Amino acid sequence: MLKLYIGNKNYSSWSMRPWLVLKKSELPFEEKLILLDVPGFKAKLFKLSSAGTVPVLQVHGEMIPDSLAISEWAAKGVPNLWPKDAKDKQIAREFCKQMQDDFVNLRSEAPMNLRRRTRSKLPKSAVQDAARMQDIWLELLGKHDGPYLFNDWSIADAFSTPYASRFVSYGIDRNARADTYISELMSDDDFLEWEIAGLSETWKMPDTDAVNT
Ligand SMILES: N[C@@H](CCC(=O)N[C@@H](CS)C(=O)NCC(=O)O)C(=O)O
Repeated sequence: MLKLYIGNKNYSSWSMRPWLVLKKSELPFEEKLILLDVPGFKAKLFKLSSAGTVPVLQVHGEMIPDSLAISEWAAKGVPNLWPKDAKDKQIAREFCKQMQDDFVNLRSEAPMNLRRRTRSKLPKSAVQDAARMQDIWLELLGKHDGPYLFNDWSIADAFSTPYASRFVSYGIDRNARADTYISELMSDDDFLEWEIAGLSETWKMPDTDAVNT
Protein backbone atom coordinates (compact mmCIF):
# COMPACT_ATOMS: atom_id res chain seq x y z
CA MET A 1 0.00 0.00 0.00
CA LEU A 2 1.29 3.47 -0.88
CA LYS A 3 1.56 5.89 2.00
CA LEU A 4 1.52 9.65 1.39
CA TYR A 5 2.82 11.84 4.20
CA ILE A 6 1.23 15.26 4.07
CA GLY A 7 0.99 18.45 6.13
CA ASN A 8 -2.09 20.24 7.50
CA LYS A 9 -4.66 20.29 4.73
CA ASN A 10 -5.72 23.88 5.36
CA TYR A 11 -2.21 25.15 4.69
CA SER A 12 -0.03 22.59 2.90
CA SER A 13 -0.19 23.57 -0.73
CA TRP A 14 2.70 21.25 -1.62
CA SER A 15 0.93 18.27 -0.07
CA MET A 16 -2.30 18.97 -1.90
CA ARG A 17 -0.76 18.60 -5.37
CA PRO A 18 0.43 14.95 -5.24
CA TRP A 19 -2.61 14.04 -3.13
CA LEU A 20 -4.83 15.24 -6.02
CA VAL A 21 -2.60 13.41 -8.51
CA LEU A 22 -2.85 10.15 -6.56
CA LYS A 23 -6.64 10.54 -6.28
CA LYS A 24 -6.93 11.02 -10.05
CA SER A 25 -4.57 8.06 -10.64
CA GLU A 26 -7.02 5.82 -8.73
CA LEU A 27 -4.02 4.09 -7.14
CA PRO A 28 -5.07 3.19 -3.59
CA PHE A 29 -3.08 5.04 -0.96
CA GLU A 30 -3.10 5.72 2.73
CA GLU A 31 -2.43 9.23 4.00
CA LYS A 32 -0.56 10.20 7.12
CA LEU A 33 -0.84 13.79 8.29
CA ILE A 34 2.06 15.41 10.11
CA LEU A 35 1.21 18.59 11.97
CA LEU A 36 3.45 21.43 10.81
CA ASP A 37 4.94 24.12 13.03
CA VAL A 38 4.39 22.23 16.29
CA PRO A 39 7.26 21.26 18.62
CA GLY A 40 9.28 18.38 17.15
CA PHE A 41 7.68 18.49 13.71
CA LYS A 42 10.94 19.10 11.83
CA ALA A 43 12.59 16.02 13.39
CA LYS A 44 9.61 13.97 12.22
CA LEU A 45 10.04 15.31 8.69
CA PHE A 46 13.77 14.52 8.68
CA LYS A 47 12.97 10.96 9.75
CA LEU A 48 10.95 10.61 6.55
CA SER A 49 13.57 11.97 4.15
CA SER A 50 16.63 14.18 4.00
CA ALA A 51 14.46 16.87 2.36
CA GLY A 52 12.85 17.55 5.74
CA THR A 53 9.58 18.49 4.08
CA VAL A 54 6.21 17.02 3.17
CA PRO A 55 4.88 15.61 0.92
CA VAL A 56 6.73 12.29 0.94
CA LEU A 57 5.45 9.15 -0.74
CA GLN A 58 6.40 5.78 0.71
CA VAL A 59 6.52 3.07 -1.95
CA HIS A 60 7.46 -0.27 -0.37
CA GLY A 61 10.15 1.13 1.94
CA GLU A 62 11.41 3.70 -0.60
CA MET A 63 10.72 7.32 0.33
CA ILE A 64 10.03 9.82 -2.48
CA PRO A 65 10.00 13.47 -1.36
CA ASP A 66 8.89 16.43 -3.49
CA SER A 67 5.47 17.02 -5.04
CA LEU A 68 6.71 16.87 -8.64
CA ALA A 69 8.83 13.73 -8.11
CA ILE A 70 5.81 11.99 -6.55
CA SER A 71 3.61 13.09 -9.45
CA GLU A 72 6.19 11.84 -11.97
CA TRP A 73 6.28 8.51 -10.12
CA ALA A 74 2.47 8.20 -10.34
CA ALA A 75 2.50 9.09 -14.05
CA LYS A 76 4.93 6.24 -14.78
CA GLY A 77 2.13 3.83 -13.88
CA VAL A 78 -0.74 6.03 -15.08
CA PRO A 79 0.54 7.91 -18.14
CA ASN A 80 -2.68 9.83 -18.80
CA LEU A 81 -1.88 11.99 -15.76
CA TRP A 82 0.19 13.97 -18.29
CA PRO A 83 -1.28 15.34 -21.55
CA LYS A 84 -1.15 12.76 -24.37
CA ASP A 85 0.45 15.04 -26.98
CA ALA A 86 4.27 14.96 -26.61
CA LYS A 87 4.71 18.73 -27.00
CA ASP A 88 1.89 19.41 -24.51
CA LYS A 89 3.48 16.96 -22.10
CA GLN A 90 6.78 18.81 -22.27
CA ILE A 91 5.03 22.17 -21.74
CA ALA A 92 3.03 20.73 -18.84
CA ARG A 93 6.25 19.55 -17.17
CA GLU A 94 7.85 22.99 -17.61
CA PHE A 95 4.67 24.58 -16.26
CA CYS A 96 4.79 22.42 -13.10
CA LYS A 97 8.45 23.26 -12.54
CA GLN A 98 7.61 26.95 -12.86
CA MET A 99 4.72 26.53 -10.40
CA GLN A 100 7.26 25.11 -7.93
CA ASP A 101 10.07 27.61 -8.42
CA ASP A 102 8.45 30.87 -9.46
CA PHE A 103 5.77 33.22 -8.02
CA VAL A 104 7.69 33.63 -4.77
CA ASN A 105 5.95 36.92 -3.88
CA LEU A 106 2.48 35.49 -4.40
CA ARG A 107 3.37 32.42 -2.37
CA SER A 108 4.78 34.40 0.55
CA GLU A 109 2.26 37.27 0.58
CA ALA A 110 -0.79 35.08 -0.05
CA PRO A 111 0.02 31.69 1.46
CA MET A 112 -2.49 28.93 0.85
CA ASN A 113 -5.01 29.10 3.66
CA LEU A 114 -8.28 27.48 2.63
CA ARG A 115 -10.21 29.04 5.52
CA ARG A 116 -9.09 32.54 4.64
CA ARG A 117 -11.41 35.08 2.98
CA THR A 118 -10.01 38.59 2.85
CA ARG A 119 -10.02 41.62 0.61
CA SER A 120 -7.00 43.30 2.22
CA LYS A 121 -4.69 44.86 -0.36
CA LEU A 122 -1.78 42.64 -1.40
CA PRO A 123 1.67 44.12 -2.07
CA LYS A 124 2.30 45.10 -5.69
CA SER A 125 4.86 42.30 -6.14
CA ALA A 126 2.24 39.66 -5.27
CA VAL A 127 -0.38 41.29 -7.51
CA GLN A 128 2.16 41.24 -10.36
CA ASP A 129 2.86 37.54 -9.76
CA ALA A 130 -0.89 36.83 -9.83
CA ALA A 131 -1.27 38.72 -13.11
CA ARG A 132 1.59 36.68 -14.63
CA MET A 133 -0.02 33.49 -13.39
CA GLN A 134 -3.30 34.50 -14.99
CA ASP A 135 -1.52 35.25 -18.30
CA ILE A 136 0.07 31.80 -18.33
CA TRP A 137 -3.28 30.12 -17.61
CA LEU A 138 -4.98 32.17 -20.34
CA GLU A 139 -2.31 31.33 -22.89
CA LEU A 140 -2.65 27.58 -22.25
CA LEU A 141 -6.45 27.69 -22.07
CA GLY A 142 -6.50 29.66 -25.33
CA LYS A 143 -4.62 26.85 -27.09
CA HIS A 144 -6.90 24.08 -25.84
CA ASP A 145 -10.62 23.43 -25.65
CA GLY A 146 -10.71 23.23 -21.85
CA PRO A 147 -12.04 22.89 -19.30
CA TYR A 148 -8.48 22.24 -18.10
CA LEU A 149 -5.11 23.66 -19.19
CA PHE A 150 -4.43 20.80 -21.62
CA ASN A 151 -8.09 19.76 -22.24
CA ASP A 152 -8.36 16.78 -19.87
CA TRP A 153 -7.28 17.10 -16.25
CA SER A 154 -3.51 16.66 -15.85
CA ILE A 155 -0.78 17.09 -13.25
CA ALA A 156 -0.53 20.70 -14.44
CA ASP A 157 -4.02 21.33 -13.03
CA ALA A 158 -3.00 19.79 -9.69
CA PHE A 159 -0.10 22.27 -9.59
CA SER A 160 -2.49 25.15 -10.41
CA THR A 161 -5.03 24.26 -7.73
CA PRO A 162 -3.30 25.82 -4.68
CA TYR A 163 -2.80 29.02 -6.71
CA ALA A 164 -6.48 29.02 -7.72
CA SER A 165 -7.41 28.79 -4.03
CA ARG A 166 -5.28 31.89 -3.34
CA PHE A 167 -7.25 33.88 -5.92
CA VAL A 168 -10.41 32.96 -3.98
CA SER A 169 -9.00 33.41 -0.45
CA TYR A 170 -7.41 36.79 -1.15
CA GLY A 171 -10.01 38.06 -3.63
CA ILE A 172 -7.40 38.54 -6.37
CA ASP A 173 -8.68 40.17 -9.56
CA ARG A 174 -9.08 37.90 -12.57
CA ASN A 175 -10.92 38.04 -15.84
CA ALA A 176 -13.95 35.90 -16.72
CA ARG A 177 -11.97 33.14 -18.48
CA ALA A 178 -9.50 32.75 -15.63
CA ASP A 179 -12.41 32.81 -13.18
CA THR A 180 -14.10 29.96 -15.05
CA TYR A 181 -10.90 27.90 -14.81
CA ILE A 182 -10.51 28.71 -11.10
CA SER A 183 -14.14 27.70 -10.49
CA GLU A 184 -13.54 24.43 -12.35
CA LEU A 185 -10.63 23.59 -10.04
CA MET A 186 -12.49 24.73 -6.93
CA SER A 187 -15.50 22.52 -7.73
CA ASP A 188 -13.47 19.38 -8.45
CA ASP A 189 -14.72 16.52 -6.25
CA ASP A 190 -11.25 15.58 -5.04
CA PHE A 191 -10.35 19.18 -4.24
CA LEU A 192 -13.65 19.50 -2.31
CA GLU A 193 -12.83 16.38 -0.29
CA TRP A 194 -9.45 17.88 0.62
CA GLU A 195 -10.97 21.29 1.34
CA ILE A 196 -13.69 19.91 3.65
CA ALA A 197 -11.03 18.06 5.63
CA GLY A 198 -8.88 21.22 5.74
CA LEU A 199 -11.75 23.42 6.90
CA SER A 200 -12.60 21.03 9.70
CA GLU A 201 -9.03 20.98 11.07
CA THR A 202 -8.72 22.66 14.43
CA TRP A 203 -4.93 23.24 14.29
CA LYS A 204 -3.93 26.78 13.47
CA MET A 205 -0.69 28.22 12.10
CA PRO A 206 -0.83 31.75 13.58
CA ASP A 207 2.10 33.07 11.52
CA THR A 208 0.37 32.08 8.29
CA ASP A 209 -3.01 33.35 9.47
CA ALA A 210 -1.39 36.72 10.22
CA VAL A 211 -0.06 37.32 6.70
CA ASN A 212 -1.79 40.31 5.09
CA THR A 213 -4.50 40.67 7.71
N1 LIG B 1 9.66 21.49 -3.31
C1 LIG B 1 8.99 20.76 -2.26
C2 LIG B 1 8.56 21.73 -1.17
C3 LIG B 1 7.94 21.05 0.02
C4 LIG B 1 7.64 21.99 1.18
O1 LIG B 1 8.23 23.09 1.32
N2 LIG B 1 6.72 21.57 2.06
C5 LIG B 1 6.34 22.33 3.24
C6 LIG B 1 4.88 22.04 3.62
S1 LIG B 1 3.72 22.82 2.60
C7 LIG B 1 7.12 21.84 4.42
O2 LIG B 1 7.36 20.66 4.57
N3 LIG B 1 7.49 22.77 5.30
C8 LIG B 1 8.14 22.45 6.50
C9 LIG B 1 9.47 23.12 6.62
O3 LIG B 1 9.97 23.63 5.61
O4 LIG B 1 10.01 23.13 7.70
C10 LIG B 1 7.81 20.00 -2.87
O5 LIG B 1 7.40 20.34 -3.99
O6 LIG B 1 7.35 19.01 -2.28
